[in-house]
Amino acid sequence: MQRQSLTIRHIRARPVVLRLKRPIVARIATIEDWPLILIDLQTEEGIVGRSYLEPYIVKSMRYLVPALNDLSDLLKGRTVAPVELYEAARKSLHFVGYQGLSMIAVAGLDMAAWDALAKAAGVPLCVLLGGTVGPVKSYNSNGLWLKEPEAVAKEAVDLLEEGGFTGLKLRLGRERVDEDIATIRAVREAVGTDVELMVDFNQGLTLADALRRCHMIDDLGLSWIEEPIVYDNLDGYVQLTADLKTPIQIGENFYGARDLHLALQRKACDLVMPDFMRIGGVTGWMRAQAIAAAAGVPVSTHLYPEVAAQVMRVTETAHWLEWQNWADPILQQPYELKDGWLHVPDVPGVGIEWDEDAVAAHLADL
Ligand code: SMN
Ligand code: MG
Repeated sequence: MQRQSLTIRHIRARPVVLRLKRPIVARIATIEDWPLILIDLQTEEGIVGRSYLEPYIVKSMRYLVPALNDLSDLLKGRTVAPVELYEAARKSLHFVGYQGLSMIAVAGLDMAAWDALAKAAGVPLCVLLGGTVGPVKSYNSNGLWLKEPEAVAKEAVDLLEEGGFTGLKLRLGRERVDEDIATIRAVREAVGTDVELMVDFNQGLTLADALRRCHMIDDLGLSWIEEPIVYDNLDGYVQLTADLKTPIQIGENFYGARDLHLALQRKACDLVMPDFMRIGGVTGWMRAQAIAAAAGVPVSTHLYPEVAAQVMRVTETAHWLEWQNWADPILQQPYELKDGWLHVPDVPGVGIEWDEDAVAAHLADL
């Protein structure tokens, strides 16, 4: 059989802004408008690899879209070999640093390149990576932001029903710790004991506050406590991980697999949950998950449920997929959810195609 290799013609990056159904109200920020950069990696052979980035801040697209345009100029004419493209793109930005916006741009390119490669092979990405099509255990992360306990408990019941879920994540970090505790208790009362509850402080506490507040919720049967303090205070995380019974979860702010390696070496967490735009797309994920697996550490995902489902099918210590559907309005065919499991569709690539009418309606003027 003739092997079809692909050549990059152009990388198109389009900024889109969607209104969130349930605005993000976290300790560190409120977000109502959700930015997405839609990436189309066009090849000479006609196959288009697709991915999106969700960089949180609408204005950041003013810097990220030009970075992707520069990568397009740099990589035009090269073979779609994701690992080689990843290295070339990273090196091209080395002098401005490997982290932050530079990694985010490379991650967007990487995910689109893997999609193109799997499409050319005519198989779902998880199959290209050595796995099979199937379901992935997911929790619903669509809401439960910083609202009144009763409102959060009511929303928890709605969120369970969105897909027969068995896991939910609450956000914590209200002014007073007893308000957080009342919220956990109200949600537990509303959903029963069979549902796993995770909590996320979104980096909102000082170390002193985190030590006090995490101890106060340490006996509430929570599945994990996520990012109680600022993400780069590894010394603080080492202390929290040693002090608390509840597993400490971090990782959405790991930039590249080496950050994960460092956190595990330092014993700065019990669980990890890399984010695709920060860990370095599929290439970064595969490197990171191998390190976590070697250390025996469970791995969950952060955002990007489609690409997350694909790689979780080949992740040795796969734990929970974070499901949220904020990109759905611009997707032709969101993945199917059943009984809390997200199902990888049996189509070539990652399985994301744009709803071009919706894209046109939400294109951002930067
Ligand atoms: C989060 C996700 C998306 C926006 C803000 C905060 C959160 C999570 O940290 O883990 O879901
Ligand atoms: Mg988080």
